[in-house]
Amino acid sequence: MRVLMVLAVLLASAVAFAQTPVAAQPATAVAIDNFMFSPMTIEVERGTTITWVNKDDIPHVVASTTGKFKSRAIDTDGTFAFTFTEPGTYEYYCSIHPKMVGKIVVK
Ligand SMILES: [Cu+2]
Repeated sequence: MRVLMVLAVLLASAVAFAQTPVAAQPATAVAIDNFMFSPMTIEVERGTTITWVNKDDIPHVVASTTGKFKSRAIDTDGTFAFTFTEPGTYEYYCSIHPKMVGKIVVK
């Protein structure tokens, strides 16, 4: 009887474990804070939408170095989102402050 109960508990925990996501999804938000993109480099799966949020009190722009995407000036607490459907490395910068750079790596 005791063995059966242990088995039942093991089985229940195995089921619970199976329902738990294998790994946490990588962050898909990039903060713009203090003239920096954070995280500066982010690696995501194909099809991921990245959302940039401007935490600075001045506007910033998110602009691909290849012209693939470009936001308008993002005001404080404003956002810009882009969905990456193809694998590759996407470098971007702020066209107002070109020293601000970041990178999206899509697997
Ligand atoms: Cu900027």
